[in-house]
Amino acid sequence: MKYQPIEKELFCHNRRNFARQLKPCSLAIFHSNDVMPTSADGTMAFRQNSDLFYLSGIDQEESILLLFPDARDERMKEVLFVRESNEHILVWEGYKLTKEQARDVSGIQTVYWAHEFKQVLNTLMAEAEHVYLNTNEHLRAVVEVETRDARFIKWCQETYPLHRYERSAPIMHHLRAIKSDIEIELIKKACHITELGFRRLLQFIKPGVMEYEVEAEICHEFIRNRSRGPAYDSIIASGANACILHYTDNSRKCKDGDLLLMDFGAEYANYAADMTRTLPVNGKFTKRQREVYESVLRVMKAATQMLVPGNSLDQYHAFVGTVMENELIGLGLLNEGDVRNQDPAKPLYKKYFMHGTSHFLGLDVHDVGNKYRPFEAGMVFTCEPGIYIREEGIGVRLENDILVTRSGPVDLMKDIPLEADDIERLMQQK
Ligand SMILES: [Mn+2]
Repeated sequence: MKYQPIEKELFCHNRRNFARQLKPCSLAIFHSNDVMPTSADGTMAFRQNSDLFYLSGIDQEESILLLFPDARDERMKEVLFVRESNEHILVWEGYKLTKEQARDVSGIQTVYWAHEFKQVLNTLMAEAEHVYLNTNEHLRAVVEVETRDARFIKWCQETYPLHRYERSAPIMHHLRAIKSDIEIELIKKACHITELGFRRLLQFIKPGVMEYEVEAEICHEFIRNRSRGPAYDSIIASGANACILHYTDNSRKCKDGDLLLMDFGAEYANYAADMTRTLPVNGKFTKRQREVYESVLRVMKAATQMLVPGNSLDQYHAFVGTVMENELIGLGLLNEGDVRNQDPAKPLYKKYFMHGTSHFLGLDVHDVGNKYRPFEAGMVFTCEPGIYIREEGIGVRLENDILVTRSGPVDLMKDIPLEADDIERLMQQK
């Protein structure tokens, strides 16, 4: 791994919290993600399953975690299974975790090789009443391939049809929504690496530069700072491309007079940062570009102040909508009378601001969390309003990552230049 070792107390703490949510005499099982094939003998880069990582810190394929808090044998309350290495794997793929290292990373004392899993499970199933299995219940998940967890669910229910099955996902969503101090440090680290990437760009961006050259600069800076790379595909969108919300082609030349919308964030230790900045390619905003920029910035600042304990996403989005309406009226894009008479189910601002303002952030970029749960200290949200005017070829989005605390919102990206004046000054510095 490129990242520095994480204190195992994080994973011990997470397992204790998870165990507390289980019914008596329950066994819970979590699997790694698969190594996904591409074509021929190719594979995609491995990305650990976030829940397995959250509970164990194990960042290796073919790992299994078994939690059985009421096990009669003390040693079987927490059991980890990792892939057994051999001389051939050592030569071709490199080092895999030894049992000792797996103990060290996870804080779990009982470690078996993965091939011993079914035998150990069979012994424990005789003692268990409930079995908690894991599925991806993210509201926007589209999963067409059968995951390791999904294959296991089928096998397990067929092999042990009389146990009572339960879902781990709601518990995981509940726990993962609140970040502990160690997690916040990891997210801050991801934000800091993102800042380094951004600062590298301030003097790099100029008329004639290709969007993919900007993307390459970001990757370079991320990886040299122990990030695996971007936490999601970077959006480097110049000119009218900025109005395509998920533009990741990044193939156009940035032209004099264009705005360049860049939505990118570093991954660090599997945690994500998520940032957006919009810069004038030539280092100076036009009057209109600056008007739109300042509007988005005001919405962002007002929205950030709403990220406090007790508010809910619904309330928050309704509030941001009202602020945005006023800005769009000010920009001459909406008419006050039309807004007054609009259908509340189809607010007019959606023509220029068609996405949500915030999502949970953590191990996943669009992290898990219950959208009806009022905000609590420890939640981390993005704050990312935008205004997209296709007819003018202008798209502006600004995005920072915000930690909810009892003493108000804490901007984890407060050190990353954001004010229009600062952006211009830094871009013009020689
Ligand atoms: Mn975002």
